[in-house]
Amino acid sequence: MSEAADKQPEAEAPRPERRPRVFSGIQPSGTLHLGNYLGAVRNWVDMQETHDCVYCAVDLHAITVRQVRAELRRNTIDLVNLFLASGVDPERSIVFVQSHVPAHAELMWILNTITYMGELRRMTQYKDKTAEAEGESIAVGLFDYPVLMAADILLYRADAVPVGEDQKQHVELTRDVAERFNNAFGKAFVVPEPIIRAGGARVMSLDDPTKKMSKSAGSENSYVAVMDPPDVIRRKIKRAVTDSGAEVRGGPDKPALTNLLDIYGALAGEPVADIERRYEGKGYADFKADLGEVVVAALTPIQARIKELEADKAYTVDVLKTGADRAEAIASRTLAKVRERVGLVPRP
Ligand code: ATP
Ligand code: LTN
Repeated sequence: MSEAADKQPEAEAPRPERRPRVFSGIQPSGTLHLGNYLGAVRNWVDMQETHDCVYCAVDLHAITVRQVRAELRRNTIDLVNLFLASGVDPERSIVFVQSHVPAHAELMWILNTITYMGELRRMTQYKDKTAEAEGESIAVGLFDYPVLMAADILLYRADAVPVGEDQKQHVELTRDVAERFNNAFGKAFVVPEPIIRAGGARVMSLDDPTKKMSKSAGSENSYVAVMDPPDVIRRKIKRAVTDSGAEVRGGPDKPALTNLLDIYGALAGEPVADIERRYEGKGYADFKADLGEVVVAALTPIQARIKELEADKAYTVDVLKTGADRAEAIASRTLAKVRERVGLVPRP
């Protein structure tokens, strides 16, 4: 861990009364699910109270896996609408699309020169995503993905990065690369901390509680999509696998119930122990019926707001224009500093 005094790059433009800054991103690579909402977006909304926030639809990350052009465009706008509908406030926070700010790709190149192959090879996500691929046909971008993520975070001199548990390793790599750069070239970066909130940090699949809920793996029934209609949500929760036994109780030997209780607690803002107590003597069916309603109640207002945003496309475009301008203003300052540190001749 770095000292607090360490965190201010000396030549950074002064931000005297600034609140700590956060950066986070989500890939526009398909259906958003309850895991993304609970593990990420919901925390983003809350952090606006205490932090200056920069939130990004990371489309350059999404193309590390082949995308269909029209779908990528649509998913990118849908994702931004989800941010806004969930309560990310573009007056307070910077909301933008990664590829609109070329500094991300440029800083990535510079960071590539100080990141080691061995570090990237150890990344769990890389290992998972390439487990079935032939060695000769794995895209370089998939390997290099964490370096682009480091560039995202470091460009904004973010103090904190709210993510789900699965991204912790990437934030740790970002810290290592930032420290390495600062030591080798002189301070240019703030070393960021991951922020992983307890409830909902790892929502598991509804049909296999040993796997994380994921949009890219598993069947339709393994996840609740943020846009699922109420009857679909109720049905998916009802069908979710449960553990042997009949009591509504979590625990290490009850992964399915632990997951459902965690979802309930995170959405209702209630400690799991209280929920367990309320369901003493009741069965899974009662609990699941109620959980279905809790999920419906949480997602319905978000869905309604998304419909409104879809009816006024110009608004989202406007948010993204302002967001890109504000993001670029910060990013270009960091990048200028980095170029200077490395010894690149300034453009006359
Ligand atoms: P996939 O769902 O396809 O595995 P991913 O993990 O690549 O997607 P992103 O859209 O890039 O998902 O993730 C956005 C955010 O959602 C990240 O902060 C990630 O940690 C979080 N997240 C993703 N899945 C879950 C989950 N099951 N539980 C909690 N948080 C999650
Ligand atoms: N790799 C992340 C998405 C991501 C991100 C970031 C998260 C890209 N850049 C910067 C936090 C900060 C994922 O969730 N798959």
